[in-house]
Amino acid sequence: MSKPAFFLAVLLFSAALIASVSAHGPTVPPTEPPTVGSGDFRTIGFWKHQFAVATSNNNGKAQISASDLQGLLDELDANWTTFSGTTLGEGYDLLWLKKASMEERARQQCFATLLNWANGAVAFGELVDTDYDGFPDTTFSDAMADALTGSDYENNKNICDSINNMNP
Ligand SMILES: [Ca+2]
Repeated sequence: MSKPAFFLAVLLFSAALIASVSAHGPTVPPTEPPTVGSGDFRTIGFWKHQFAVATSNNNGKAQISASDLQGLLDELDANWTTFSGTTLGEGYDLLWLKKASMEERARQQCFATLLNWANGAVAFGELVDTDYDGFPDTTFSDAMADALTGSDYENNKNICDSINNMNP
C-alpha cells in the first residue's frame, strides 16, 4: 500500500470507529469491554442517581435503564474481583453509604470509575488523569491496580475521583 493510501485507510478506520461509538451512545453492549474509550466519564453523582432510580429509591428519570445497569454490573463481575457479584441493591447501598470511612469512600469512587469503564468511557491501555491536573498520566489498568490495592485509602479515592472528573 502506498503511503497516501495507508493514511487514507487509517483515516477511514478512525472515522468508522468514531461513528460506531457515537451510534451506540454512552452504553456499550455489556459483553464487550471497550477497546477504545468514548471519554464519557461520569461522576459519582451520576451513578448514584442511576442506581437510585433502578432500585426505585428515586422516582426520577434515569439515563441508564435498570437492565443496562445490570449489564454493567455483569461486566464488573466478569473482570474485577473487587466488585464481583454486586447486585443493583448492593450498588445502591455502596454509593449512598452515609458517613463513609476513607476506605469506603475509595470503594465508592472506584466503583463509579469501573462503571465508567464498563459503560465504555475508557479501555485498559488508555491514559487517564489520576492527579486532577487535566493531563492524562497513567494507563487505566495501572491506575486501577494502584487504586484497588493501595493501602493509602485517601490516595486510592483521589485516583478514582480524578478519573471520574475527567470530563470538564
Ligand atoms: Ca495528571
